[in-house]
Amino acid sequence: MKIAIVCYPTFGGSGVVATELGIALANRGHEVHFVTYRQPVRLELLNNNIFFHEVHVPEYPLFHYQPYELALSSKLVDTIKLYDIDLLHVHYAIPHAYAGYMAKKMLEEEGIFVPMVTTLHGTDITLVGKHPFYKPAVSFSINQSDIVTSVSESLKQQTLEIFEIKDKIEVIPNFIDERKYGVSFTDCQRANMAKEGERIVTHISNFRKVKRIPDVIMVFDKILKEIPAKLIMVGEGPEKEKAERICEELGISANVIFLGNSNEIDKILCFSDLFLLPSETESFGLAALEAMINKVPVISSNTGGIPEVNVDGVTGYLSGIGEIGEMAANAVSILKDDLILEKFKQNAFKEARKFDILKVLPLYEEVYEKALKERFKNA
Ligand code: GMT
Repeated sequence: MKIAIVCYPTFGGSGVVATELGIALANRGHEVHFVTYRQPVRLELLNNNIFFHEVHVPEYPLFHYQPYELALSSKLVDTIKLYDIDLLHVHYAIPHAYAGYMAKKMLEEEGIFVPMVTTLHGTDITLVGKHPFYKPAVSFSINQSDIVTSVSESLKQQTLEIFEIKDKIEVIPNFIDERKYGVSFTDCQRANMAKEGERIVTHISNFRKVKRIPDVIMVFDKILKEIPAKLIMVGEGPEKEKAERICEELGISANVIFLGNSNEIDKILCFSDLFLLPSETESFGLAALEAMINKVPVISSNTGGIPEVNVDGVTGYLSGIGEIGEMAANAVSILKDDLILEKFKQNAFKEARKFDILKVLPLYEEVYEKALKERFKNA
């Protein structure tokens, strides 16, 4: 099958999922065309079945906002015609499903019918999409998609509560590729990060408000009062400066390492003992799953799709949003004892394997087959 994938190319869950999915599809023999404004961060182009088409938005001084959706839909039309694409898979309703719908309509004028699968990732629904300024367009583009998938049961339910959705939403969870984690990294540099006897706690995100970065620091501060430890903060974003300030105020800066964005999160996770994800909302929590496949237990909030990934008392613990004291106490209960920590590590790994790409990829392929059969439905 020839598939065009539209996604955000930046660091962040949806871009990672779209890219890894595209790579896996290419490895299965499909021809995959990424259409976006920059090469996705995890995309390696050393594969005969992978193509990348950059969307250029020419700057024009008259425009306060440059029309990205217009450029994207035009690029999609050109790419779909030039490469004879069978199917369009857009990740994110905003603005990708909207631009995809426009491309579909333009192609239909020329007698070309390409089905569109839209995958909802969370922010496009729970944070931005439901805003009254966007809601009609988001609702329209979801309903005009041939098939809609969501990355968790929780996101599906939220979408159905917020929008009036005509058709069924298929839940296809996010995934990891367990074969990438079978070997231990030879350059696992734990010693560079922490002293002998210190536990390593990690947080990875884009440091947006929704991640509750101050909670990460405050939970760690409480852990530190009980157990010698280091906190590794991976990522960049609007809350980073505040996080550094809180560390200074609490006098724990020497124990907190800010690493910035990284393409090597598996190397960082391979020497981590615990992952903190106290988010306000999280449609899935891919970062938690990536921690778990690296044998890192998770202390998280009990919100959105996180409980579908992190099993309370088994792979880590779930607490109410902002329950800093409980999160810290749970963290200490895992970290204080080598045997308990090892049990949680093994549980996390075992649970994460349920989300292996070999189980998830056929679900997408089924959806594609179905969309191809139904391609004239919305024409
Ligand atoms: O919140 C992020 O870190 C980025 C965001 C995105 O839009 O890429 O992630 C969303 O999609 C991920 C992949 O499906 C999910 O794992 C995240 O939970 C989800 N973020 C939110 O719902 C806030």
